[in-house]
Amino acid sequence: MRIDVVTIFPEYLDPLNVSLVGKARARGLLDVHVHDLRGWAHDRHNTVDDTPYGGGPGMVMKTEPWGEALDEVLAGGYEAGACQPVLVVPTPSGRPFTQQLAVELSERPWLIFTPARYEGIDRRVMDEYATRLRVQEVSIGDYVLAGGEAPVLVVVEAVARLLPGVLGNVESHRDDSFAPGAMASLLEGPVYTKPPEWRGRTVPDVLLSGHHGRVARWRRDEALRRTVDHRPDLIARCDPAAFDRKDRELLAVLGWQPGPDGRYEKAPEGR
Ligand code: JEE
Repeated sequence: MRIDVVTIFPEYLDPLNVSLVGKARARGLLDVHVHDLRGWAHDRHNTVDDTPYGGGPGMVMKTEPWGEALDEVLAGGYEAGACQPVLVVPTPSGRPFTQQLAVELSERPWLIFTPARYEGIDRRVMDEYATRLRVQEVSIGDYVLAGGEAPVLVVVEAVARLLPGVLGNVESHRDDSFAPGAMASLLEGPVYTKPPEWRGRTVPDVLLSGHHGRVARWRRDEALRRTVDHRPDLIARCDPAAFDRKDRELLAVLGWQPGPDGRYEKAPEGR
C-alpha cells in the first residue's frame, strides 16, 4: 500500500517510523511519503491560510497550495504505478472512523491524507477532487482537536495492522471481525500474566485452573459486565440470539431484560 500525507507539520508524522507502522515500512509492506504543504505556498512567507469569507473566528486554509500539492502528489503516485487513490480528509464533521472503514481503506492500494490546521480547508478543494477520486471525510471521535495530524496517525495505524503480513499471526485479527460492522459484539474483560501474585494482588483462580470451559465462561461474564458498564449501547445493538442462557442470567442480574423487539434494554429502576 502507498500512503501520501500532505501537512504543514511533517515532523508530527515522525511516529510513522516507529513500531508496527515503522516495521511495515521497513519490510516494504507500506510505502509512506510525507510532504510539506508549505513547499507549494506562493509568497515568501509561505502563507497557506487566510481570513474566512462571511467573517467569523480563525483562519481557513487556501485553495491554491492544496490544489498544486495534490496535483503533484497524484502525478507522482500514478508515475510510481499506484492507482485508484482515496483522499482521506480528517475533519470534525467527517463520517465516524470505525473498524469497518479501516477494513475498507486497507483494501485500497493508495491513500492520500490531507490533515489540516486552523478551521479547515476551503470547501472548493474537496469539491474539486471529489469529481476525480474517492474523497472520504472522517472524524476519529466526538471531541475537538487542533488539527488533522493525530487523526492521520490513528487511521494509518488501524489500517496498517490489517495489511497482509503486518501482524505475525492470523489469530491477532480474530477480535476485529467476529461481528460485522462492529469491532466486536462485546468489549474484552481484564487480562493477566505472570507473576501470579504482585503487591498482594492475585490472579483470579479460574485462570490458573486449566478448565478451558470455565475460563471461557468467566471471560464471557467479565466481557458482559464491562460492556454493560462502559458501552451499554453495544448490548442494546446485539442480536439477542447471540446471548446464551448464562448470558441472559447475568444480564438479568445486571438489570437488563429483553424489550418488546427482543433486544436487550436496561430495565427501569424499581421504585
Ligand atoms: C481536522 C483543523 C481544528 C477545530 C470548528 C466548530 C468544530 C477545526 N475527531 C476530530 N476532532 N477534531 C478533528 C479535527 C480538527 C481539525 C482538523 C480534524 C483541521 N482542525 C478545528 C475546530 C473547528 N469547530 C464546533 O464544532 C466542532 C474546526 C477530528 C478529526 N478527524
